[in-house]
Amino acid sequence: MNPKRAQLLSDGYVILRQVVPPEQLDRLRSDIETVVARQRAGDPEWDRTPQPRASIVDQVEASTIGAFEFLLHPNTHGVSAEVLDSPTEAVASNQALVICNPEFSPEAPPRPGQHWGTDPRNWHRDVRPDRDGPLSAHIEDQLANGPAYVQWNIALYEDHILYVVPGSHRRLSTEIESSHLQGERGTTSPVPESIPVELGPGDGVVYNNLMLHWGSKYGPEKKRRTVHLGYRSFGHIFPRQQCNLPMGFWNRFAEGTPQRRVAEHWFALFQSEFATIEETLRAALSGNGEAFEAGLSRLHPPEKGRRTCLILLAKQVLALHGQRGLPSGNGSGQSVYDWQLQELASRFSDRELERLWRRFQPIDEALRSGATRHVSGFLGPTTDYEFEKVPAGMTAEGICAEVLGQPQRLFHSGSTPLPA
Ligand SMILES: O=C(O)CCC(=O)C(=O)O
Ligand SMILES: [Fe+2]
Repeated sequence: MNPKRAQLLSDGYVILRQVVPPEQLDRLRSDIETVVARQRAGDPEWDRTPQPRASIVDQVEASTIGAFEFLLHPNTHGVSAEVLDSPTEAVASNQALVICNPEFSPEAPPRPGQHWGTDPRNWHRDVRPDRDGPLSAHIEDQLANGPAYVQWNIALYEDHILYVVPGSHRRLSTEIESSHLQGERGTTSPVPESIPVELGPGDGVVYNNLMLHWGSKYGPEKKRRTVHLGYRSFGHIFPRQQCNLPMGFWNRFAEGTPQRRVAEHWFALFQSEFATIEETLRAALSGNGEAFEAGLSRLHPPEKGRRTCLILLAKQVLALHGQRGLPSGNGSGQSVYDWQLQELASRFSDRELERLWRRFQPIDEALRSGATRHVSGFLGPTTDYEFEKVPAGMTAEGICAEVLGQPQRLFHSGSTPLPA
């Protein structure tokens, strides 16, 4: 196996030196500085935000386009494809930000599980049980098939802020970790066995964001300009990450350029997956088991771990149901995903969305524990959705039968352990 992929699978992260080729560092710093200045100028909250972030695609212009072109580089896009074990043509970027230092000393972050979510200056995995389903579903899927998403931090100036717990993407939190996280200031102090990721200028870390990690220090002492990217592979498994880039991102590149073709192709990958989601949901509505299976096997080709894809489909249906009666957006100021969701919802009638939701509702209910709480180590708000465990008896077959209108009453209370 490719040694970088092997390391990503076992440790959850790979540190790579000079992801920014040294001769390009000055230019990228200067393009990114302009991106940051424009974001700051347009955002009255910037100077009060404890974790200021700038959107590369929103803020680049012709003269700073290099900051966007960097997403297409062999060291970012190419290495992402390599570690995801995918052809580059099947890998698209889905987010592009710059994480900056605040110019003041912020107060300690609010405790995890606020009504608006969890501040990433607390230890966490990038998992929100209300939107993503339980952690063990994702672990199980990725242990069988590997991840279909990687995230990057690429430091333009020295950066030791990100801490990680190596290997924690392959398992639930241990007793020791959980009791540390529940302790006084446990979510804002180093977890046992955690290490800082030490990046020099131009170095990057590519990681699986299921892993426990922490943005340890946000303050004015040290300049931070760390490029934060995400890449998805298609045709592998169905991950929880959608496209957070703004609609029209491809238009940033001039027509007829190779960069424009790549960016348009990225959009096409996300669109074609959404078309498959529509076909799969229509098959559920009409109770067509064969077509439902066919859609499912395109969204999540391996049979093992398909239950996770079904759980995520239930989340999509919940989100679509929430769009009933809303007009579809024109894309302006929207992320690709928000636009896609509205667009897809508008292609179903309200009655169809209601019926779809009724098909998926038993799955949604089974994913709720009955107790509203927040478990440290997760993003998102306090919720009654299960954080870690998939309910016992929830199988892919049971979900399919339920969704196709032939319920088997397979869901019981309790939970299934992870496979050994
Ligand atoms: O500051 C960092 O490097 C980590 C940020 C993070 O974990 C997040 O935004 O989810
Ligand atoms: Fe995070």
